[in-house]
Amino acid sequence: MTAMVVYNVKLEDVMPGEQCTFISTTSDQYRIVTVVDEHGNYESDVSCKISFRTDESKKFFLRVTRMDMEFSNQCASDSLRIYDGTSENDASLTGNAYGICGRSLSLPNYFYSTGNAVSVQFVTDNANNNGEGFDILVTAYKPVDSTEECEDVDGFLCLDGSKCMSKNVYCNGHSQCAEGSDEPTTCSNVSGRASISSFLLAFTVTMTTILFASTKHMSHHSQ
Ligand SMILES: [Ca+2]
Ligand SMILES: [Ca+2]
Repeated sequence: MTAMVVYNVKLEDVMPGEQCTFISTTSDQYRIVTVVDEHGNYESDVSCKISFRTDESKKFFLRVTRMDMEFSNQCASDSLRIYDGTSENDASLTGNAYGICGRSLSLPNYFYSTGNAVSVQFVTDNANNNGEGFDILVTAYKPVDSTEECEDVDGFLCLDGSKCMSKNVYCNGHSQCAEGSDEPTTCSNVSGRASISSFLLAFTVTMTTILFASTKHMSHHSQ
């Protein structure tokens, strides 16, 4: 019997409380969504930081799936910051100290921690706070060197061959692998396992048809 990957993601810290974010979790994955007021806009004068930690052998993948906040020069008004650790003194993962802002998803919209902790901070001022804010997925993964290493922990290996995730990320509607290999077009609204089966069936039928056709073609020519 193979053991399921236990990613053991923990909320290290939520400061100050959950005033500006809503955190939901499914197995091995957190999703952070901005809390909005009755008009659907994010709150004024907030500064909250949420930190996550997982086992020492693992790291974090973060994907920003929504950006809807005021744009300002160097994000001086409202900002979303992602730190490579639990402290504001840790390196920024967004490529600059002031974070990201605005209403479009700049590319790349995904980030990797270098260690087993990561923080997301949301800062707003008291003007022009019209927008839904952000939506971020925080997923733990195990860096691996081989397919076998991921199979040993019964994980799902991203196409790049180095990131082993829980099988729960496969066909869950959110792209955790950078190249999207956990969400192939064969994912429908049925469960992941059903999609894998139907994909294999479709693949087998297609290959059989191609082989049969080419065999006929070859035999026709050899006559
Ligand atoms: Ca603002
Ligand atoms: Ca996924």
